[in-house]
Amino acid sequence: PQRYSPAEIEPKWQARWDADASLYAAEAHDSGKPKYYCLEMLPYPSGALHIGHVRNYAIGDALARHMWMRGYNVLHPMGWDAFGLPAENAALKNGVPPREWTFANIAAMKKQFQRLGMGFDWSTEVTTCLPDYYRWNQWFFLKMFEKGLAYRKKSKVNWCPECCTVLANEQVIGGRCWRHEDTVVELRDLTQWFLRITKYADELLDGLEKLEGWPEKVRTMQRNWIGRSEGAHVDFAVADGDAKITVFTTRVDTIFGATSVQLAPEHAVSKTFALEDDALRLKIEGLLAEQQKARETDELGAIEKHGVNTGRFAVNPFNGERVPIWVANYILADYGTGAIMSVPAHDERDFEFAQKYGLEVRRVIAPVDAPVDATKQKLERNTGILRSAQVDAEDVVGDLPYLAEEEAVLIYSGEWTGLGCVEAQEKMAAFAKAKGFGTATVTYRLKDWGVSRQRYWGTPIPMVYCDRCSPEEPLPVAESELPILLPEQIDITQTNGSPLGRVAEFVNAKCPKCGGVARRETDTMDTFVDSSWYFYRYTDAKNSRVPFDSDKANYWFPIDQYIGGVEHAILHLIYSRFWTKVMRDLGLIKNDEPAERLFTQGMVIKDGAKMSKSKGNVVSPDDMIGRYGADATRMYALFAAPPDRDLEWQEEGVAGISRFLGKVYRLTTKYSTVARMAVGGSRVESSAKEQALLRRLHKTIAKITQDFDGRWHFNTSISSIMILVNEITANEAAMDAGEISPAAVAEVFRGLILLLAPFAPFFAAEMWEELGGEGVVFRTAWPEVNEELAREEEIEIPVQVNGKLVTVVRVPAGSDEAAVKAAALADPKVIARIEGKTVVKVIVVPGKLVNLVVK
Ligand code: ANZ
Ligand code: ZN
Ligand code: ZN
Repeated sequence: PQRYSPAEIEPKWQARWDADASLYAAEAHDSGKPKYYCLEMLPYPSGALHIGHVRNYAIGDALARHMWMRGYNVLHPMGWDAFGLPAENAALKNGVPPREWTFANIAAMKKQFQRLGMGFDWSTEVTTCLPDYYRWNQWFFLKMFEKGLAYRKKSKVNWCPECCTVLANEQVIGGRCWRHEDTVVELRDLTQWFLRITKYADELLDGLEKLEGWPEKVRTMQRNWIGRSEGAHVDFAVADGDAKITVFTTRVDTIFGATSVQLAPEHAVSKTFALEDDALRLKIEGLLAEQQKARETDELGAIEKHGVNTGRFAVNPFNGERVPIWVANYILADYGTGAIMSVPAHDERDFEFAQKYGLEVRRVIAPVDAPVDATKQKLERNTGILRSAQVDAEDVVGDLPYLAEEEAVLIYSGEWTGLGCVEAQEKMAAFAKAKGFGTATVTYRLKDWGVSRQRYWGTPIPMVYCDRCSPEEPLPVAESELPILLPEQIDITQTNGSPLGRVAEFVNAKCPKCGGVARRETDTMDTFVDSSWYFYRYTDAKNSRVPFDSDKANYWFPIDQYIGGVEHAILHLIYSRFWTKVMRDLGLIKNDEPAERLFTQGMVIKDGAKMSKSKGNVVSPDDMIGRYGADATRMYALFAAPPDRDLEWQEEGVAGISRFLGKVYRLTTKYSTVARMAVGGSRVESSAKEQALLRRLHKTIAKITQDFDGRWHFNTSISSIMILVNEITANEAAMDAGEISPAAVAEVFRGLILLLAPFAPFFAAEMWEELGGEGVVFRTAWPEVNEELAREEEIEIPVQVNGKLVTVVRVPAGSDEAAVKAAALADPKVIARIEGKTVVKVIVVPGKLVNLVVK
């Protein structure tokens, strides 16, 4: 065509590419080449790609193409996270079975991927709802069951009334469902399957230190989610009875300051007391209701603290003292032991509570370097025991509790007095252990992963129940029975209970032990199981003997670059790290972590807001492609903002990119004949203009190469290409007049098109052909930087002191005033000349001169 026409170019090339199955295929693991595993998170087949996907995949695709050009064996696969609730909801709404809906969506989205020119290796496509994939979920589940990593227990679980299923803790965000921002999650007591992720808590935490290629914010989120706390368990005996209360404390060194024990409303001892006293029971129930309400709305941190004195006492094992037992609404049953010792002098929350109910406040730590006598006097004046009513908050809490543990010592703590806090924590825990009333311990916020879902469209859990031979214990099905197929004929219109429970042929199973009639488990697995290991399957997607061949996985893993949304920072990215460790311990792989580097791209927004149907600000990729082409759409997604920032989508910007490509098209077609003839020719004599143009080319190559090497400033990569093109335009007359040699013209245009190849693949392919380039453009070697040419040009600037020339400094051409001034002041001759004097003024004439006025 005469003019740039993406509507003609793009389908033409896509058809050619589609015909060549090996084009994007990775080479075998024993190819001997260095490997590069470039991976974007797989999409949920919702029906259509949104513009956020385009951004995500444009980043990954540019990287994959660049690595091909650098000579790597690249694995750049794609698949479908195809199980999940939307398929069921769509089925309920439109009467289309989930399977059909899902596969129709996959077909539509695959077309979009192709229309966008994404270079995926479809030969390793993974679709998680297919039995040849989910059978391995079941296989892993059996392995985990065997190792005690999968187990069933009754506990309080999160229930989304909208999803009609249980959710994992990680799927509850701010007390609401991760899928339903407006739906408050309820707590229900249910028996469910759990995966023992807590067994790996320490390794998941420690491993974060080594993940230097992951964004710090993701590592911090995971650290907080795991929430490791070192401390101690200490048993307080209940006076006048034989019950005991084990408290969890991170500050056992403050135990002489404990003036009450506080229980969660659901603590076993609270329940016993409640049984004995109706009035108390009602109050405890009230506290529990408050707590659950706060928990459901995620306002637990800000809960108005309430409590009730049970009238009973607990005995502090360190000094034999009796302290009152309270039940309080801010103590959680499922953290630590559900019981605490309350130390109002050194804990803010305890202080608040003590103030409210007039409990004792006792100081038991003081600054190391404070005059101990002064502290003592003050305490003695108060007989060491302060009624909270007598002191104001500042006096007690103002300084002491925030003392760094390293800088404080114990006071009024019996034989422990005088010890540093850190030392005391160790010694007191050891003492408790020796005496049999406690131990040092570690508590985590991380809980085991609840994976049972009361829904249809997921992986059946491969377990059965036999009342005859194993009434207590569920039984695993034999490996040879896998896959346990998800039935296709099913009525999912009723939403109470697991739909699989209504399919008799599914439920009725043969007992693997006694051969009698047994019942199949009817819950399905959380879909996050599917995405926990899918990227291993890509390395050997058709294996029907094992989940994947270990040699293949060991060649490709860890993933060199993983790219996806930050919304998965905790969910998918912690589950898949866990799964990797389990697979390693099963001997399947050698790596400890799935991905070496992680990149989380920013969101795409429109009119300053997240896109949503309700706001009516959704940008459709198809529209953009229709109007401006896939290349311009992709390139704009990379150009409009640094990849980690939010991007405000402006159609005018896409149009601008399209015009830019049009300009490159015009120039390339104009000079292609010259370039074709001159390839490989030598430059005889180089004009200044030619030097400058080549210098610009090599600076651009150097910059973009660096960007791909990890800086990822793709927005400025593209603007540097624009600067190069401007310079080419400015040299049109010179090229026409032969002032720039044909060999240089060829070098510049070939370089330009190779630089564009990762960002605008269709366009680059077309232009490469136009230039007479051989082979496939993104399998052509990435242009080499000529360091000599790429080097910043330097200029010399004379430096005067009080008008007299002292020296000449060299600075990069185009340096600003501040840089020139800094260079002048750092020059040894200048330093010697102005020593002992005051610089009163610095005059900089940019590009010309620096004059220092000194006195
Ligand atoms: C006495 C004490 C004195 C405490 C002191 C702190 C400071 P992290 O770091 O978050 O693990 N705690 C323990 N279990 C609790 C529960 N189920 N609900 C509410 N609070 C609980 O916090 C551990 C500290 O939080 C524990 O140490 C306990 O209070 C409280 F100067 O014990 B501490
Ligand atoms: Zn929900
Ligand atoms: Zn049986």
